[in-house]
Amino acid sequence: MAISNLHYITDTTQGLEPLLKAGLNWVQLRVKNRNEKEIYNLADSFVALCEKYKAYSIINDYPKLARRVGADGVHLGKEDMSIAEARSILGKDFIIGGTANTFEDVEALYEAGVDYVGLGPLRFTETKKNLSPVLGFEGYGEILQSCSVNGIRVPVIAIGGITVQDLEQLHDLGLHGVAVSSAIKRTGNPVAAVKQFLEKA
Ligand code: TZP
Ligand code: MG
Repeated sequence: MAISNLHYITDTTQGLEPLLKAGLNWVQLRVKNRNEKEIYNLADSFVALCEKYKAYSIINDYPKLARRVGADGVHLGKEDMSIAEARSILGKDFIIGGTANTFEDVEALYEAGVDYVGLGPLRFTETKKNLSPVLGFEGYGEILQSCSVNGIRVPVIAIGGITVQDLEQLHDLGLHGVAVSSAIKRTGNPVAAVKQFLEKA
């Protein structure tokens, strides 16, 4: 398994199929404030759709649900289940990603054995409530430099307010890829946006 350099974050399967047809190969289902049954049903159809297009399916927040619906992996924040516990439930074949805002976060996630780290936010975004402090390009530069000095080798995915114009600079700083919601979903033409991201990611 190779970690994709374009992760699309969505809370719905609506409008997802055309993006998968356009070549999107990694999607994270991130659903907040819904009951268990609703999330289960959504996750189940999400995984089926991703499977149809051979795209990786990642479930945010819910390791047990991810296993039940046969997703490829899970993404966990600091307030979610620990990486160690998720690994013990899911085993080594599941992808586990974790959220980081500082070098110490990245280091802890690396030591806990995540498959990738989502590091952010690059800038302010309304997509996430209780956003951690904005890193800016400078923040990414410093954290990735510390990773390199300390021999921490893990794919790092930038997140938070990212647009296609940011890709070159993020790549030059050593980021493995990006995770994006608004710059794909909240445009007049999400398919065209995905194509642009795929070209440059
Ligand atoms: N974590 C940090 S920022 C963010 C998450 C889930 C939201 C990213 O969405 P957008 O719309 O691309 O800023
Ligand atoms: Mg979470």
